[in-house]
Amino acid sequence: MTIDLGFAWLTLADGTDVGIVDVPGHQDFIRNMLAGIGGIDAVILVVAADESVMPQTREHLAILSLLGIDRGVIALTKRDLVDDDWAALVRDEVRAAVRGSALADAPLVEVSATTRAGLETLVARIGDVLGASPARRDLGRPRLPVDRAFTMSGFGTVVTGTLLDGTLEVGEEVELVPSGKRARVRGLQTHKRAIAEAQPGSRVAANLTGIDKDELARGMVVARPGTLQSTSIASLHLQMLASASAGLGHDDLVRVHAGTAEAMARATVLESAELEPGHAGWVQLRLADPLALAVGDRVVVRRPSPSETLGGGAIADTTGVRARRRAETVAELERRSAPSSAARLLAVLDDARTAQELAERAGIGAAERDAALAELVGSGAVVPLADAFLSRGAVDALAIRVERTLAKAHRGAPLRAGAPREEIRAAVGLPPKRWAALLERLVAEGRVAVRASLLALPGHAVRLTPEQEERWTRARSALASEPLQPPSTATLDTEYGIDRELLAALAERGDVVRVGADGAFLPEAVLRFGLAVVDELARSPAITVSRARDLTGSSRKHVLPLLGFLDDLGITRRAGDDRILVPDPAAAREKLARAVRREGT
Ligand SMILES: Nc1nc2c(ncn2[C@@H]2O[C@H](COP(=O)(O)OP(=O)(O)OP(=O)(O)O)[C@@H](O)[C@H]2O)c(=O)[nH]1
Ligand SMILES: [Mg+2]
Repeated sequence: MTIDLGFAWLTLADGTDVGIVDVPGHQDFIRNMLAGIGGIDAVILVVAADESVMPQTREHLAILSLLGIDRGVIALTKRDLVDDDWAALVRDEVRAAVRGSALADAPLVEVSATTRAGLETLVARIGDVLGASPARRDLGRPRLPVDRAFTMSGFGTVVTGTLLDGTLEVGEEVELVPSGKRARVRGLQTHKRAIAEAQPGSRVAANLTGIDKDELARGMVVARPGTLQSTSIASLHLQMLASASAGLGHDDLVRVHAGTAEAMARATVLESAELEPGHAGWVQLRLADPLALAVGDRVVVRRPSPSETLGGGAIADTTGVRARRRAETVAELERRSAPSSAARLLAVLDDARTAQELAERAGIGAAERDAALAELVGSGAVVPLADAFLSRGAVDALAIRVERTLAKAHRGAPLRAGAPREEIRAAVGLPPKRWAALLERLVAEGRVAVRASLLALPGHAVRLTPEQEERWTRARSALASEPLQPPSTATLDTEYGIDRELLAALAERGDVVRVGADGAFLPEAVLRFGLAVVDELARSPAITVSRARDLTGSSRKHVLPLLGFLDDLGITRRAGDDRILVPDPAAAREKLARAVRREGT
């Protein structure tokens, strides 16, 4: 008999891996079963052909409907133990039991573990059902409800779970909710294979550092820091099972199951004295221990003794405000969960849509749409991006994707000042106009920095390895020995190991100034040359190339590009063979100093 959760996976004919969570069937272990089925895409309802439908089959079906798990396959096992007549009888019983449930039309496959008959068909049907299920949502807010925590020699602390709402990456910092403890993801595995990034909906084992096994347990949630709060008061529109043996009364003690977590709670029935079996109504739960809940999370409510499932529903409020006046609380909850035009618009704005598309999707008229959009944009719940609109959450998810793509680019090319815009746009997958609007927003918020034609995280700085720093120290003294007659960039490369990429990084850092096609000078040399030219032009109307050479002790070979550099800055201008000053001397000096220090360029 299975007591606790088991984990496995199988590979479909098309090569897709499917994670499997094996849950106990016996009613005594329903708490473990509840911890296992959060976040699943589909269910395999197992009925043994020799025993047929059992009480727990019905309770499991009820729980599936409370959790909104609405697709799956029915497996009639131990087919080898019964004859055809008996099997036909059991099939009828099973079909009767699932009537009216989400599994009413689910494929039913007869199998035998002993003879292996039907197993291939079962796998094929699982493939069909999963193929028809919607893609897992990626809200950019990963949550991993922990179902196991253990230590592995050579690894340290490991937690496992089914990942929800986002991707998780090796190296990122995470927070354990509700304890608030921080840890870092050292490694990730799915189906025993090491991966760099775990996808929503997959089974994940995360190796965590900076945290002890004693600080981890089933029921905790691994999340990105600051993105998930725990609450001690939560409200929901609770659907009572018709099969419940009694109603839910005021202050009744219940056990609340959410994800892999559970907590005892006192219930406040908000609309009447008691919530009858088969009825639904607003209930506030005062939890003995805080739970990491998000609005929309499905929970199951059970009575602890005698143990039975009472009902469940989607969490509508986690603000933790205790209901005082019941009528007012109900009105507030109704208002918040009613499908207003705004709510309907918001519901379809996880993808960017134009106003036209919105009206069609949400099924509302133009005037109503415009009023609702204005309200949503005004409150910040919806963000306009060029010709389209997106929910704030979806924009956040895009922003996080931009930041993570940039972080990856910086890690991959630490010598580069940033990543090309087009590369980041492609990673985000927005059309040019919407991308431009998003970028403008991110720059305004200080989340992304524009560096010439590149984009970077504001904190990104070009970093040289110690060995590269050593090469630069040697090259620097070569440049400094005769600052206005420096070695060529070709010499810097062959003699000192300063290749193009490193030179660009040094220029980015402000250690050298690139002059002309292949000149590199120390900033102070360029400054000295420029100031000498400006000083001369403050005294006389024009300067020749040879005068500039003599004044600065440089050579013609170097003076030409240096003067060109001043021309490009708009400090000097050619007049025949001479140069003349463009701005007044003070402005020219300031311009020069700024350019050499790489400010405002
Ligand atoms: N003859 C026969 N025996 C089977 C078959 N499948 C399972 N059994 C046997 O039935 C018993 C129970 O099987 P389990 O796989 O533990 O059943 P389960 O549904 O996981 O039970 P719980 O975990 O308690 O819910 C074991 O002794 C199995 O060997 C089958 O197809 N044919
Ligand atoms: Mg079992």
